[in-house]
Amino acid sequence: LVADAQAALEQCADEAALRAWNTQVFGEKGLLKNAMALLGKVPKADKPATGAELNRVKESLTAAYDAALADAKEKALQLSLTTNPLDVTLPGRGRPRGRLHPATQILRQIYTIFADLGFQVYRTNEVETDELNFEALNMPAHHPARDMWDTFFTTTPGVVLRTHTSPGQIHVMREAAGKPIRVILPGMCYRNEAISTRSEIQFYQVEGLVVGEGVTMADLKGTITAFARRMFGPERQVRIRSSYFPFTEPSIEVDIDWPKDDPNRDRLTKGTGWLEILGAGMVHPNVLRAGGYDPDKVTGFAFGMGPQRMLMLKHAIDDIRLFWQNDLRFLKQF
Ligand code: FA5
Repeated sequence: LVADAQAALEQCADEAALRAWNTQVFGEKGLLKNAMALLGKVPKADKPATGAELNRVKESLTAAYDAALADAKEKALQLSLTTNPLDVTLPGRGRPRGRLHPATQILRQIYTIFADLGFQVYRTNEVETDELNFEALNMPAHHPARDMWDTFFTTTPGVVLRTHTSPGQIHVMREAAGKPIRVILPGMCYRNEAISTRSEIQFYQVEGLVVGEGVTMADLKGTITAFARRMFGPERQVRIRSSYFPFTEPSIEVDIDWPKDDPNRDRLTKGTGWLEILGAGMVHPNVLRAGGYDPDKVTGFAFGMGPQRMLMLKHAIDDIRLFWQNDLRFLKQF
């Protein structure tokens, strides 16, 4: 029995075979259990000697098995080290570092500049009522100026995705309830328009609103110019044109000159050399009234700027669609 078991043990090539051997020898129906069962049939006088012998056999087989198992494990380890060598002196793999999205970066720059000018940040809904997106902004139902904003309507009548951050003006005025206001309102806007190098259907705007006694157009021009100087540097030019918005009177638009040394300048500015960054104006009396302010006592100015367009201007980025494509080759540059 012992000789057979030992011979079988030596034949075991790996750990799995050893464990199978172990079951055969020591298991519930194994050789050793069977031998123990036979002990009952041995004559009484021979029992102690036979029992002791069986114990010795068990011990010696156990020791042989343990040694063989340790040996097999060591061999398996050596094999895996030589067939799959691991160079522990290699430097570790660095994890790629995350970074802020360029749109977030430019938004934060805008917050910083306006914070220095005494503006607070205020956030309002992306899903708006028709009333606030249009009516309270001096555009009654069927007003032709509504066509300036290609609107995404929802299945709920009277509920739209905001086409601009301007409805935030009404939220702020109603909450400030007659007190002076100096805020910016950043957030996402949605327009059902043709996507192009300069226009997305989903984009950021930052609205600005200042309301108080004696606020004038000069304050608006001063604020915008101070902002543009800090955002784009003193060497870049700022152009103010007269314009039209239903919710401001008078209204202006502001352009920045595209970098002169950029070969794509003509194509990206349609030959003008300028790119529009914002619309603005003096808050229309009807809008002040809709917000609960008396236009005979206070005046205000408002603006709505496109942060992504501004980042395009700063870095001569030729396509606004790069922002939401999540191409790391683009994003990693910022
Ligand atoms: C407006 O949306 C007005 N609400 C701005 C305003 C606010 C005027 C307060 C007066 C007082 P406009 O549609 O021009 O205006 O958009 C303002 C800015 O948002 C643009 O100058 C541009 O920078 C950005 N913008 C507009 N449409 C898109 C678009 N499809 N993709 C990316 N940026 C856009």
